[in-house]
Amino acid sequence: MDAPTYRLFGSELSPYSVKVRSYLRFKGIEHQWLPRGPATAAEFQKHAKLPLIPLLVTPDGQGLQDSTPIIERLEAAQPEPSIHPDDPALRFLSELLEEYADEWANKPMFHYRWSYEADCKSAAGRIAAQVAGEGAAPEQVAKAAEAVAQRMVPRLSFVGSHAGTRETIEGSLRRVLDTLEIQLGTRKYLFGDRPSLADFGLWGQLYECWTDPTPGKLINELYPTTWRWIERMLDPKVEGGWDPWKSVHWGIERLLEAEVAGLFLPWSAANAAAVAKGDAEFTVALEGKPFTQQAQKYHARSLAEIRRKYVAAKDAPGLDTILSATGCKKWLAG
Ligand SMILES: N[C@@H](CCC(=O)N[C@@H](CS)C(=O)NCC(=O)O)C(=O)O
Repeated sequence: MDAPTYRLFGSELSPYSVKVRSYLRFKGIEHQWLPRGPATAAEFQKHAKLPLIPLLVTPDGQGLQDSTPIIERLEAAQPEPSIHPDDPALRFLSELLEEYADEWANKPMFHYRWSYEADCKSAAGRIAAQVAGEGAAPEQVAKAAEAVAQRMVPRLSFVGSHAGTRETIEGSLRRVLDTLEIQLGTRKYLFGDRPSLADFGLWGQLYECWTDPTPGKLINELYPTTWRWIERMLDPKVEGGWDPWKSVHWGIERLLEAEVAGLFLPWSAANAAAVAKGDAEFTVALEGKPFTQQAQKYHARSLAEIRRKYVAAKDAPGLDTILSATGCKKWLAG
């Protein structure tokens, strides 16, 4: 019998699943990729505590969920090759950008996928084909696709995507792509020539955008450098060292100032306040415009987690200056 390996239950259409898969590939951790569907349903049920992918089953049969803790746990057990910049300040910035990617950059991904007709049709069809399993009749897949769209489109409210927030969400994706196009012009990954935690998180979302017709066309036509990184991150490798702050600062500062301090942290703090008060919905001013969405418990826990990481990292030389200058500090210090 083959030696037991890690088993990763996921989907090509799930940003958090492909993020963990790329991480396992980077670390050289042997694993089986199991698209979630009828063939894998029983084993998934057995190990999953929540109906969420990715689910990583360890060789000794433990079921792990939530991409950030999964990666943290594997990284602690097998630190090399590291996904954390050597400089502790840059390491925290990478962790902060990963949190931003999981919590905020998911909005443009979800927004484009489920609010544009062509994207909805494409994604629902691909998910349905996976859920129906191999050999399913085309009518069965078409019916399943309709059911997927009916389930997913109303979830736009979970990410706050509606006519009033569209400009903010789409502007955010454009700014991220504009920034990456320059940042990745002189290095292979965000913090140098090797991938960081931030690359894995941001890539999961942008890879999904790229597979969808509307943002995919945008990336293919206007962002060739970012597209090469999207391809590279499918199987990322150490191609050199970490860059110093003086070399990476422009792109990282732009993301911190406009995206993390401008959108993600004020939004996350307003969400946490609404959850604490038991409000069902909240409105926060972002870029001078009201952003309204349903309050989400999960995001409130994630804000507490990044604040915990901040407290542990805050004395790293240079970090305070960067977080103050970009406007992140007041949100992190809570
Ligand atoms: N924070 C979690 C998010 C996981 C998540 O939201 N997974 C989605 C797919 S990307 C899911 O399984 N949704 C349930 C469903 O679609 O039925 C992580 O990082 O793993």
